[in-house]
Amino acid sequence: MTITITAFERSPDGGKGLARDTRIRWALEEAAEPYEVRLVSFRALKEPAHLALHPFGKIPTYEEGELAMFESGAIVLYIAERHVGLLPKDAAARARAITWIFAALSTVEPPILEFANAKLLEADKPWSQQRLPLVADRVRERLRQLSVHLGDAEWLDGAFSAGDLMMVSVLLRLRASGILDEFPNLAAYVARGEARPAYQRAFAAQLAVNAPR
Ligand code: GTB
Repeated sequence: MTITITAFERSPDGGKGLARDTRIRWALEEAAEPYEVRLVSFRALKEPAHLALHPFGKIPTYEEGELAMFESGAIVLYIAERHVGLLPKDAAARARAITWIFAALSTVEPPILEFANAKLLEADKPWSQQRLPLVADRVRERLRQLSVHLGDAEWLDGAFSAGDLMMVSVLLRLRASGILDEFPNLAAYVARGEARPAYQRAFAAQLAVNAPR
């Protein structure tokens, strides 16, 4: 059955791969699953046809036959559960890998999003310069904790898993800020994720759509 995902017609990041379709592309590439992409404009995101797939009017979505899903975490988990290589076979190791998907999305990503929003959307507010360092320090604290956990390991818990795919995807958003480089083991961890052939293919596919013309 054909898999179709949605992505921005033109991502605001101009091809840096930061929109959340990249993590789905990456999971599908790791799983060696062919997929199609339906590109959606910002206007079309809020129209009935797309809202029927995604009640919040966002990308990415995932369709496969009768199944339609939204939420990048749920989609990556769905893909990972059906293919070898993204989740360990051992039940306890599998549960821990799933824990890292949730940790990436619900513990690490929120302060990163808050920081991104503070920089992008609040820069013109009179209190912005006072707030930004506080928000940046919340990100640093999460990264410090993650850095301690990772230590000099290659991946978060044994072999590469969907937990790493999600954590790397979340951390990538920080690169331009310089904060990631304050934690050399995390910067190296992200670089290892980016070096995976499946990530390279996913990145190239989104770049082909979003590169400045
Ligand atoms: N929790 C949902 C998920 O994980 O799937 C969040 C989905 C989401 O926020 N999607 C964003 C969206 O569709 C795109 S990824 N926004 C359009 C809208 O709300 O109208 C967020 C994103 C967008 C752009 C950049 N960038 O340009 O750097 C980075 C990340």
